[in-house]
Amino acid sequence: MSSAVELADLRHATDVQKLKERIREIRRSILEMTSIRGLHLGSSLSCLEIIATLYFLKMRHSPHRPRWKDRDRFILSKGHAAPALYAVLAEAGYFPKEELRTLKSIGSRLQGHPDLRTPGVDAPSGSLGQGLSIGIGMALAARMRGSRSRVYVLAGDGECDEGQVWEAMMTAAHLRLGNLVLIIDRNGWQLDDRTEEVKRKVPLRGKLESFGWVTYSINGHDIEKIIEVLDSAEKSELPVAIIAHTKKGNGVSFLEGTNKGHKLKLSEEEYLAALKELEAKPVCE
Ligand SMILES: Cc1ncc(C[n+]2csc(CCOP(=O)(O)OP(=O)(O)O)c2C)c(N)n1
Repeated sequence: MSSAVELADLRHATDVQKLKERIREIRRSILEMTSIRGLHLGSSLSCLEIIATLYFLKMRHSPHRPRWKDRDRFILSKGHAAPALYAVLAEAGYFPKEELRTLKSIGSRLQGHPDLRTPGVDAPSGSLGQGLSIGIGMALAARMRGSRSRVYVLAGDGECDEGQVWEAMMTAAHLRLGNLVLIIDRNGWQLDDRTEEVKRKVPLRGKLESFGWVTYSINGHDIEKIIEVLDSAEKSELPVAIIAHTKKGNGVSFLEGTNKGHKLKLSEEEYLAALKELEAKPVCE
């Protein structure tokens, strides 16, 4: 191995370790926010590593210039996971972390679903099924003006019940939008039940591939793996879909892999138990 490669590997390892430490801080913020005002804790924790990896290791963006024209865009199509996005944006410096405590209060810039008034939010969302269509518009606009800007859309697996998602999938493949990445948070749950019980998605990967998407299936909590597929996506001339297998409530043992935390205000006791667990876990996990 050449020393240049060794150096690159070392830098990468440091970056990943730093990110893991940041994710611990962000998880703490999410727990605190949702203990003040109940809001989709489980849904936020399942996609935290994905959003954090995008903002800290992948996307070209600037908290000092949130509307920089050539920035990469992120659309949280499963807008109810707003606490995860807000906590990442605050950690990145888009607004003060203290503001997180105002979540869902009257007059706050941090409402229950993402809104363009919030610094760093690229698209309003909350009505499920619309994010990919918005992302297609942004990716197409970037291509037309010769910009390097890339677009990342995060959708829920239950969200894929919406017909608009499949129409958009066809459109993106037809337009060969190589600057567009769709990440599906495949936590297996939605509001009412298990995703496969409500409306079967399997074989999700086969469906996407047959539509013309380059498709990957990964563990959505494995940061190295997330980086690896996002790196590959940058070389694609076709839209890329990442099916990220995750656990709802990841990191909080009494919620993990269940739907208990879909929309939850933690009690004082639960909040303290979750915090204790967080402190006890080594960052390298
Ligand atoms: C069009 C629309 N219908 C219904 C809802 C209500 N709703 C909020 S969250 C949710 C479940 C979404 O499940 P999924 O996309 O799998 O997300 P996750 O399990 O990660 O929370 C639903 C149906 C909504 N926000 N938008």
